[in-house]
Amino acid sequence: MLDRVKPQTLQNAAFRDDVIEGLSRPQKTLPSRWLYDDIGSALFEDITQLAEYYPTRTETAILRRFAGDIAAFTGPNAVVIEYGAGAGVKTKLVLDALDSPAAYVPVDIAGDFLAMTVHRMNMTFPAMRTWPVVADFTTEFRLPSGLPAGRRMAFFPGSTLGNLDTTQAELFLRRMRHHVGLQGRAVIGIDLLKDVDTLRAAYDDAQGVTAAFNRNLLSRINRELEGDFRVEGFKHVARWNAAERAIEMHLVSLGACSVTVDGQRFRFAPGETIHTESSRKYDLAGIAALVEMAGWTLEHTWTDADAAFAVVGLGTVG
Ligand code: AVI
Repeated sequence: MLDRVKPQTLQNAAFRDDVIEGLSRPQKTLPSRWLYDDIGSALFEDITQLAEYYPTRTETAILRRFAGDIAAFTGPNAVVIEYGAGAGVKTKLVLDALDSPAAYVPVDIAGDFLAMTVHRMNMTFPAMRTWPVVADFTTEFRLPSGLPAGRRMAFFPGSTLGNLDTTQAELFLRRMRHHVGLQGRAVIGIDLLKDVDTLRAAYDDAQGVTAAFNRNLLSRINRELEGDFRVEGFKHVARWNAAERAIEMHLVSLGACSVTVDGQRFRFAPGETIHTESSRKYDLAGIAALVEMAGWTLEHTWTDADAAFAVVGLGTVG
């Protein structure tokens, strides 16, 4: 019976299905969400500290500088819904600035991480109630009934919107719009278009942390799906796809090889790649058009002096 299957087993089955399906395509592909097991999440944390990876420090500086404006835009007694449990600096910056936030609703697939977030939030903001929601925020889910009545603000920092394709991004923004209801607001981090050299360096750093992050996906397949990837036989590359306005991570097979995953065999030609992530970069016109398709209006843009990154404030239409 489904309800007696452990979540871990369900997760494992979903991982297996995605890997088998993705490696069967003409352009082999693995969905980027599988990059984040415990090792991948720790490597991603390391990436955010790298000199070449500008998004995290730039967004944090924008939030710090404009926290008062974001608080004024959000209004008092807000219910803040964060997509991805942010126990970190960015969430605290915003909650600190808000006028008496009524509740904080972190949404994350990792229940144990959420439990830690709740504990930390209760210690830091004793007057604010935290209502955790265990869900994959890229799929449909419901918010708890009984949330306080204040205006809802959807908070989505980190430029993760760029990891979704246009259809997924529009669906996600519509879901967010539905969650906040009438008079709702959203505050979202967006990485902006810039010169390709800066982007390539950010996604292929000199120390090889991003390469380790990418290649860990193959090690994860070996660990969890009885795969036999020879991980050293694959090289990390970051490519700019001008048509998609996206920096793409790929793993390139250095020679001809065949790999077995869960009993199924996949062949690689020399130079053949697995596409593991796209990170789309926007300009403000593109963002305005995208959010409008999903029922939002772009009301504020807060950015850094170099216009490398933007935090946008969205209002609801009608
Ligand atoms: C999580 N996400 C916003 C990161 C990005 O910049 O697209 C993931 C990442 N991949 C490689 N470096 C960082």
